This record gives sequence, C-alpha cells and structure tokens, in this order.
Amino acid sequence: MAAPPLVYVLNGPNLNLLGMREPEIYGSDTLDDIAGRLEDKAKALGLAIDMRQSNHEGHLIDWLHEAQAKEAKAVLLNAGALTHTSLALYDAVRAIRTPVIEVHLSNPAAREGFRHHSYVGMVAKGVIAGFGALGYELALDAAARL
Ligand code: CA2
Repeated sequence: MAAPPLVYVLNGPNLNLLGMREPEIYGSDTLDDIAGRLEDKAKALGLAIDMRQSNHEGHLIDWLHEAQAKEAKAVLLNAGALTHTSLALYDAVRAIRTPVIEVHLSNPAAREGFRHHSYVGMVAKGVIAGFGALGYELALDAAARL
C-alpha cells in the first residue's frame, strides 16, 4: 500500500514553551498535546504528519527544503516571531513548490503593530490565526483538500 501523503508541521522560536507561560494568549495546550490531536486527525484524513519545533531559523529553512525534497503534500508553519522579521524564511517559502499554510495560535493582526506584517504570509498559500490550538487542526483540514 502507498504511504499516506505527508504534511510537515513546523514550529519556530519559543513554541516549546507552549502550555507553560502566557496561557491567556496562547492557551494551555503543550506542543505535544497539539501533536497528539493532529496525529489522530491526520490518520482520519488519510495523511501522515511530521511535527517539529526549533528555536533556530536555519533549522526551519532546512526543513522547508526537506519538505519539498520529500514531496510533502503541504507544510503547516508557525514560525513564531520570525514570521514578522525573516526575509530568509520568505525566500525559503517562495523557493519551494510545496504549499505552506501559515498558522498562529493568537491573531497577530489584533496585537502589537510589529506583529501586523508577515513575511511568511506574503508567500503562503493561506493563513489561519486566532483559533488557538484548533488552528493547527483547521490547517490540516485545509491541507487535506489541496
Ligand atoms: O500566535 C502565534 O502562534 C505566534 O506565532 C506566536 C509567537 C508570536 O511572536 C507571533 O507573533 C504569533 C510567539 C511564540 C512564543 O510562544 C510562547 C508560548 C508560551 C509562552 C511564551 C511564548
């Protein structure tokens, strides 16, 4: 039987702290809680996920390249604050054919001005923001339909 289509779920700086600080903004789920639910949902959708987190910009860039090399169906990308600053991530998302769905727990547009611009969003297929951890599941649903 053919392997199920693969979706990379990439998480950037400080998201390893999820569930431990600022629950009023980011919710009380940990990244492992989210990964568990996404695994279940992926199975139900006939997909496989590979979920990773790094505090290093270069890792995220390498993983975006890897997603393309592995012919992943899509990437769900919560690049954390790099979303708003990283031209290198912009170039990486632009450089790959794999569709990238930008995900945020909070709604950056409703927060400080410096979060209003997204380099990732300029080259992403679409953006899901403001629904907390549920956003990852909504993004996986969207990825399944691409
Ligand atoms: O809402 C999101 O998902 C963000 O990507 C989270 C980033 C923020 O810089 C973006 O503007 C929006 C911050 C991630 C930091 O994560 C923490 C989690 C728990 C406690 C402290 C930080």
